[in-house]
Amino acid sequence: MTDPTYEFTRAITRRPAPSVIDGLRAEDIGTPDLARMQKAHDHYVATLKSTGAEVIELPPLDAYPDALFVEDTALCLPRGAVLMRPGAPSRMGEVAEMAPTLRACYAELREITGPGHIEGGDILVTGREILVGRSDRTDAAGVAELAGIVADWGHTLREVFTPPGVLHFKTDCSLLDGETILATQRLDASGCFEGYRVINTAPGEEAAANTIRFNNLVLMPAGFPRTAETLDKAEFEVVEIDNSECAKLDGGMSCLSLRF
Ligand code: CIR
Repeated sequence: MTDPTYEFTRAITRRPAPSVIDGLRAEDIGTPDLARMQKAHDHYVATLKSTGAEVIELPPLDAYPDALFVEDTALCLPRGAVLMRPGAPSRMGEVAEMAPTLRACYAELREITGPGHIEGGDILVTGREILVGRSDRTDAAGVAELAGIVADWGHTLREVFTPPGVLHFKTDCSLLDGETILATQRLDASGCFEGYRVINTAPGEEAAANTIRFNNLVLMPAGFPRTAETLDKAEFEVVEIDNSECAKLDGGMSCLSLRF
């Protein structure tokens, strides 16, 4: 039996465009280097493929500097996909660019029509429910519209809150298996993961929280040795990926793919 929370046969990624240097960021910590970002992206895609999955690699979109962060455009579930409605105005057009690919993959494609907003980075699908963090990008109306859509597919949705100053809910957490979550202490302290097995990132390594469990592997950003060691001791097979350039745009492992 497969576990749909981390066993996947396909992923969708999009190559970064030269315009990525204009991507959104909360704080300017330097201009991303496209060549280094592309090299890390190639490693990321190769790692997904190494698990036996098919990766649909979409071409760069120069009109949308943040378009490589495909996760924010859609939610992929076993019974269908849902197109999101990003809270960042400059990212709205990315959804229409993703729609044809998802339409080709899914019999059922639904969409958030608004007026609310919701981005995929705020959604964590666990083995028992869908957690959605309200944030600067995801509002109550967006969460409510998604709740209605997924209820029809048999999912329970629970609204939670992204800590202030944190871009997305999954900036601070990720799923390691259906019942195990990697989370920063600040998010875990909110109590939103009660009843789950939680592994905390090491103090000072909060940026390690955004990983992805993809089949047998956990892809995590390189440079967080204590968190990597904790995951290794918990018997997860970790692959470290250079995230230095995406981090300049508040992006991480989950943002770079849709997985289904
Ligand atoms: C943004 O601010 O929208 C992008 N620069 C980063 C998006 C990261 N996406 C994600 O965490 N799912």
